[in-house]
Amino acid sequence: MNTPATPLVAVMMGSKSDWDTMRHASETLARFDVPHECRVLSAHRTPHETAEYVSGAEERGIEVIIAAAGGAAHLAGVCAAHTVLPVLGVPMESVALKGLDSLLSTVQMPGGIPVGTLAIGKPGAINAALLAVAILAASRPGLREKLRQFRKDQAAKVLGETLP
Ligand code: RP5
Repeated sequence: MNTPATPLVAVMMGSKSDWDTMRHASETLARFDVPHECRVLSAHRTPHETAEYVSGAEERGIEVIIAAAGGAAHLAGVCAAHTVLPVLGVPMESVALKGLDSLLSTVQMPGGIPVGTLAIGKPGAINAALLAVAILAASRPGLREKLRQFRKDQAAKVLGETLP
């Protein structure tokens, strides 16, 4: 039986309703064979469990945390308060304000506790994963090579586009 690899990235989201967007982060990490785990944990609905999970992340081998939330989106900031691991925030597109509320809640951290904030919604989910890969690749040459190849493939695809 294969033992599952120790997760290097934690993908957290405030609600299961965020999964349709955040699955793109998980799929991107999987494309680079980065072991990761995905959890629904909320800054306001499960505050104690969130703090406990993040506080223990470093000891469990996690190197990057991705935290997605919508509305009054304080999940990434709360996570960052409980760890010195890099925290990447992904603002979810909300119904009421199309994610502007989530973006401002995530990005406007007062100085001292950083959250690296990505774009609203799916592009942010993909880029959070790619940035996590880049962070991990700083000490993993094989992963850095995969990232270079990804960029090359992406460029080739754009250059090969034809229009009707
Ligand atoms: C946030 O509230 C979640 O991250 C989600 O984006 C938003 C709405 O959550 P649900 O009411 O759909 O569970 O905490």
